[in-house]
Amino acid sequence: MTTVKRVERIAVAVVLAILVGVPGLVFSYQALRARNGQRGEILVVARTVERGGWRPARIVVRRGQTVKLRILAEDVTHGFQLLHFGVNAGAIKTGTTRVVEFTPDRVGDFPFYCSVRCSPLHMALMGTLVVE
Ligand SMILES: [Cu+2]
Repeated sequence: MTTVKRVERIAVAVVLAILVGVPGLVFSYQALRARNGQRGEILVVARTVERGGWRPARIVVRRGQTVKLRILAEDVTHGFQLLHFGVNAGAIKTGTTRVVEFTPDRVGDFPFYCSVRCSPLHMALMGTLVVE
C-alpha cells in the first residue's frame, strides 16, 4: 500500500516537473532569442588555437543585412580581420570586447583572421563568414 502511494507521489512529481519545467524552458529560450535579436549582435569569442580558437568558427549571415559582431578577446589580446568587407577591429585587449559592423554585399565563404600575434599558432586562428 505504502509503496503504491510512493510510486503515485513520484509519478505526480514527474508530471508536475514536466508541466512546469517544459514551458519554463521554452519561455526562457524565447526570451533569450528575443533579446539577442533586439541587440542584433553576434558574440564571437576569440581564444588562441591551443585553447579552442574562434567560437563560433563559422558565422552564417544574409547578404544585404547589416551584421554586428561583438568580438571578445577571452584569453589574450586578439584582433579580428575580415578583409573582403574591409573590417579590421585592431587589437582587442584581454577580457574586453569590440563591436564591428558591416553589410556583406556578396554571397560566399569569406575567411576571417586574428590580426595580433597571439600564440605560436596565431596564423592558424581562422574562421569563416558564410554569406547566404
Ligand atoms: Cu592571433
